[in-house]
Amino acid sequence: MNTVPIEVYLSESFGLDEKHASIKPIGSGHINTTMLLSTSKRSLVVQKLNTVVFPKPQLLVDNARLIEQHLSKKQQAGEFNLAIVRHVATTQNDYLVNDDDDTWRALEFIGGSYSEDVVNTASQAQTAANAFGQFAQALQDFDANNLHAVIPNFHNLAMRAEVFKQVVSTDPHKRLAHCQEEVDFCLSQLSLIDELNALEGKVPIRVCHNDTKINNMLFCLDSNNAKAVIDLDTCMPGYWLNDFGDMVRTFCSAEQEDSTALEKVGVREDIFAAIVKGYVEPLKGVLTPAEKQSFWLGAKVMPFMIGLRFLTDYIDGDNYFSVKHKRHNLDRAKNQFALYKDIVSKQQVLKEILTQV
Ligand code: ADP
Ligand code: GN1
Ligand code: MG
Repeated sequence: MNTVPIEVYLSESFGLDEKHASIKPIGSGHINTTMLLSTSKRSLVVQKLNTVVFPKPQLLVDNARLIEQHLSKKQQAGEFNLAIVRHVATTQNDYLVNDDDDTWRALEFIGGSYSEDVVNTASQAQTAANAFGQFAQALQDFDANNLHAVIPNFHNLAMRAEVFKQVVSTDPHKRLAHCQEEVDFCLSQLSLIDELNALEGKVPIRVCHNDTKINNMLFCLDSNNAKAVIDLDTCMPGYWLNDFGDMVRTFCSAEQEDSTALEKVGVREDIFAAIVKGYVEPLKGVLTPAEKQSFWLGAKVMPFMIGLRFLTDYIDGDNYFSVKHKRHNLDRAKNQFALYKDIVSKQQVLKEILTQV
């Protein structure tokens, strides 16, 4: 057993050269444990990787580093202007550190930045969407076959629905009684799978970020411009509609993802328009008409699919997403379904906005 305090152990492992290091939690991610490790000279973001979600952390690091390298080349050629989140090597020239059963990695801290959990203005939404668009554009010529499938079928709704039905059929924690209405609602919406299947062959497979949550984007403290796209752990091939849809899911509501004030959960149309404008601009000339049309489906599918995943995890006893209390995943699921319903009810106006760019 390692008896050295974790901040000392990590600071030595990542070559911080100083005995006095402090460590404190940052961010509000649901999967990894993210901390800021600081000495008087340098700060690093250190993450304890969730090995239930990422059973092979080396694959995750390999993917992220390939992307880092590709973006660095683009940056040197003057074709990518955002900061790049980079892994820090250990003193053993490796990228992972084991501490008992835990696996840690370190990332360079991108200073002078901040992240948001809720979008405040349309201009902020446009800035963030534009950054995700620049990221997608820069990875257009990256060979996605080089990426490992770190979480196979990550955005495969048919597979997510199968897992959901399986968990519902066993009800391992006797929680079904608390969420029958939500379960029935999910089952009633599964024709979304047919809508997705109909896209096959019509919409290109791209390198996707796959987690374009607003808090996976850093803004500049001084200018409020975009600073960096972060959290590259789920970059894998897929449809851009998913990245578009996850922005709609996390930018458009004025409430946090776990808010129980469901009457306030819904799409802000000006924010939706700002996402469209910001995301499409860097992808002009690349985005196909069918792909742009598919964004509407992404806007519907992502809140539904993440809601389905939260509900599955609630019934399954909270094995996947970190939770602060027993009903947390159920609260999140209800919130996402409220958002989904609002998006569907505003279909006409949202589709119209999509045709304006
Ligand atoms: P998680 O997988 O837990 O979502 P993230 O990589 O998204 O982890 O990090 C969580 C939060 O930590 C981010 O929302 C951001 O506020 C902060 N953060 C992460 N990486 C950096 C970085 N390299 N520089 C500055 N802040 C960062
Ligand atoms: C998780 O790690 P974080 O919090 O950025 C999840 C996403 C979900 C999101 C819901 C690897 O993202 O897929 O959309 O929570 N990441 C993984 O907020 O499952
Ligand atoms: Mg994150």
